[in-house]
Amino acid sequence: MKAPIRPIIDLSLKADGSTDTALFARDVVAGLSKKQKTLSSRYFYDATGSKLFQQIMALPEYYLTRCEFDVLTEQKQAISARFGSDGFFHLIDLGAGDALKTKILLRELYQQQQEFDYVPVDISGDAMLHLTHALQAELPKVKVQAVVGEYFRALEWLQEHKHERKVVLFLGSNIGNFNKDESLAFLKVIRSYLKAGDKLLMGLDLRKDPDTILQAYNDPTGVTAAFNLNLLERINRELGGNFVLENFRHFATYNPLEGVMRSFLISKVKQQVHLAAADQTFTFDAWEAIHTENSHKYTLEQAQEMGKACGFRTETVFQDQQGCFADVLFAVE
Ligand code: AVI
Repeated sequence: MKAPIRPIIDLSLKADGSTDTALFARDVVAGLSKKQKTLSSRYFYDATGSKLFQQIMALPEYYLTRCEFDVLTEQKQAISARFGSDGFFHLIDLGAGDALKTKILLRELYQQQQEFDYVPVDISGDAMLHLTHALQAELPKVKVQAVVGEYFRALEWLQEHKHERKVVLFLGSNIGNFNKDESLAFLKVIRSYLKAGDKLLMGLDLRKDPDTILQAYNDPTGVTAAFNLNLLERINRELGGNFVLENFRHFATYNPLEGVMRSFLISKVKQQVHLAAADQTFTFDAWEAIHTENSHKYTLEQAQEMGKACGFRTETVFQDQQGCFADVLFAVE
């Protein structure tokens, strides 16, 4: 008798026994010890940060989500037809979250009677539990097996357990938060887990009027500022930091030559901050910056070159009518 499919696979426990908190503390100490201080944007997404990001995605200024929603809504038939052109496939959704955008494709794939199963991957166990329940209610006929864990561990697990053709989704301009080397390395790892016939659909924010980009990361309601500042709050909560949030401000600026939006937390006064978890004190000068995030904006040419450099062929570029956002379908040959 076949073993029943487990609806959620949890890979979040570290093989070497190290805890996420120890790694967090190490990264924070390393970042704040640099001449130009940094904190990694990967630590934005604790429970509070994830909620704030949901609010960002609903902001009128944060055009990215709306534009990608338009791409998927306007092009869902063509995208879904491309996915299923070679029979059964595993639809692997990296960083699925609440899968609000992916659901547009899931409904369409179901309507087109495509043969597939859906494998959302996310670091948040809560998000995967909610999504699994939501899909059981909304699309009960779609087979779902969620994986909780880091992308690469999940891809390794998928390599061993999912043997049919793979279509990977990496939506939402998440690639834009990596620097150039990191994004190439990331795409090469994804490519190494794929074989001929497999595909990757990747979301990218396109270059546009710098004012539009600036507003998206400087909303007047201060949600993006709260999202950025939550990083300090998280350090206070989890690492025993004593950051005084009022002493820092959010600052985000766009460089149109590089196509990079950079976000910072700026110390408004000369101050010292203690980190109990590492028993270390860090000194900040007045107006000293901590770099917290890069959000890259691409030309279509750059997007295709990036794929090519990692062993992908551009199959189709799907865009919204305003040319604001692209979902590029890459093929493996
Ligand atoms: C998740 N990532 C694609 C977002 C972005 O646009 O870079 C995170 C974000 N940061 C500020 N606002 C949104």
